Amino acid sequence: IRSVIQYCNAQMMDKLYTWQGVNNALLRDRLSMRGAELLAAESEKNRVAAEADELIESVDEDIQKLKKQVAMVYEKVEWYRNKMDEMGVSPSDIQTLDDVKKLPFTDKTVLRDTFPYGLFAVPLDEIIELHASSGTTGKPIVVGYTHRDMDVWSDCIARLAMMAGVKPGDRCQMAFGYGMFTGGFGLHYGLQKLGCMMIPAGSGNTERHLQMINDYGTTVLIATPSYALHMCEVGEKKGFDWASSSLRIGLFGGEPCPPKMKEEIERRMHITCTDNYGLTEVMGPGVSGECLCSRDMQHIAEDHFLWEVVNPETGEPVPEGEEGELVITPLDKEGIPVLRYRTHDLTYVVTEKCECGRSHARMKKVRKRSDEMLIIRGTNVFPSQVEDILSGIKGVTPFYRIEVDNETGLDRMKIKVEIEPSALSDSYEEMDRFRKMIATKLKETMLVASEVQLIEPGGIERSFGKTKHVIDHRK
Ligand code: DLL
Repeated sequence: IRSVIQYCNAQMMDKLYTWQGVNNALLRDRLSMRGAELLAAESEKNRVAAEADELIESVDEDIQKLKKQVAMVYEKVEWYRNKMDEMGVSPSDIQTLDDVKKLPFTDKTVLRDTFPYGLFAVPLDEIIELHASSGTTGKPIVVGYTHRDMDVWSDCIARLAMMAGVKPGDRCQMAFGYGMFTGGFGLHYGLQKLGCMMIPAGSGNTERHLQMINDYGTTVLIATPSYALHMCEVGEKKGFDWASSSLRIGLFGGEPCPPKMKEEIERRMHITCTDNYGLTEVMGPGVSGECLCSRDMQHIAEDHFLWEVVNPETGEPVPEGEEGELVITPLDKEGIPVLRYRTHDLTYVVTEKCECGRSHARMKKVRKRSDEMLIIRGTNVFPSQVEDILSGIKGVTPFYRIEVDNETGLDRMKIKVEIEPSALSDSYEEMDRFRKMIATKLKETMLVASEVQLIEPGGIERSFGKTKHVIDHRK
C-alpha cells in the first residue's frame, strides 16, 4: 500500500511540477511579451518625447525670431511703428507665437502707398538686389534683399529643389524670365548654391529650349506649368523625343498647377515635377515646396515663415485644416520685413508629420485667390471651378479663357474652351451638341449660366510666364 501511495504521490508531484513548469514558462513568456511591450512603449515614449523636444525647440526658436523681428521692424520702419502705436501694441507684447495676432496686417496697398522704399528696414547701401511684382493694376511693388536675405532665399530654394530629387551636378534649364520677377534669379541662385549647373535660357523661344535640352543634357526644367505644357505641345509637333531626353525633373510654380495638369506634363515629358509656391512680398519662390510623398501639399519653410490661416472677410483665425486666406510673417527678413502679409491665396494647413519625415507643416496647393472671385449676377465663381469642370471633359485642352462684361447692364460670362484635334468634327450639329454639353456641365456646378465658345486647337494664346485666365471688362 505504501509503495502504491508513494507511486501516486510521485506521479502527482511530477504533474504538479509539469504544470508549474508550464505555468512558469507561460508566465515567463507573458512577462517577456509584456517586457517587449514595455520596451516598445518606452521607445515610442522616447520618440514622442524627442519629437516634442524638437518641436518645443523649433517653436522656441521661432518665438525668439519673432520677438527680434518685431522689435527690429518697430524700431526701423516708421509705417509699422505708427500703426502699432495706433493699435496700442508694443514689441514687448509679443511673447508667444500666438501673440502675432496682436500685430497689424499688411497688404498690397501698404506696399503701393509706401512705394518704392517706404517699408525698407535697412539703408539702401545694404540692399544688394531689387525685385518687383507688377500685379494687375497700378504701381508695381518693389522689394529689396540684403546679403543675408539672399542667403536665406537661396537656402529655401536649395531645400525645395532637394525635395524634388534635384542633386548637386544637375543641369538646370531656366525658362522663367530673368527680370524683376522673383522666379528667375531666385531659383538661379538657390540651384547654384546646391551645386547645380545653371543654363540661363530665360523665357520664350520654345524651339531653342528644346534644342538646349538635347545640346546640354539638361536634367531639370524650371518653368510655369502652363509653359511646360506649351513646351510639350511644341516638342510633340517638332518630333522631340521626350521619352529618351535627359530631362528628369520639373520645378514648377508661380501659378496654380491643378493635379490633372501636373499628371499630364509628367506623362508627356516623362519626368517627375513638383509645384512650388511663393510671393514677392515675403521673398519670392521658396516659401513652400512639394515633396514626393504628399503630392498635393507643400511644406512651408517654417523656420523662416510664420503662417496663419484666417477668414478672408473677418481676418479671424480658422481651425487647423479649414480653408482660409494664408497670412505670412517672414521671421528673419532684413531688407523689407513685412508683418502678417495677407496673400489672398486660399488654402488650408496641416501640421501632422508627413510620410517623407519632414516635420514642417504642409499647405494645400493654392488653386484660388480671394481677390480672384468673380461675382456673376450675384453668384460667386472661381476660375478654378471652371478649370476643374473642363478637366473632366474628354476632348477639351487645359487652355481656357473667361471673359466677363456688363455691356447690356447684366453680367455676362463667356467661356472660351479650346478643344483637342480629336474632338473636331465637320458636323455643325455635333459640335453644337458638344458645346451645349459643356455649358450644361458648367451651369450644373457653378449655378450660373455662361456662354461657351469652342476654340480650335492651339487657338488660345500661350503664355511664356503666368497664364491669365480671366478678362473682366467690368473693372
Ligand atoms: O510667383 C513667386 C514664384 C515664382 C513662386 C516662381 C514659385 C515659382 P509673384 O509674382 O509675386 O511671385 O506672385 C505671387 O502667385 O500669391 C499666388 O497667387 C501665385 N502663386 C505663386 N506660386 C504658386 C503656386 C511668384 N505654386 C502669387 N501655386 C501668389 C499657385 C501660385 N499659385
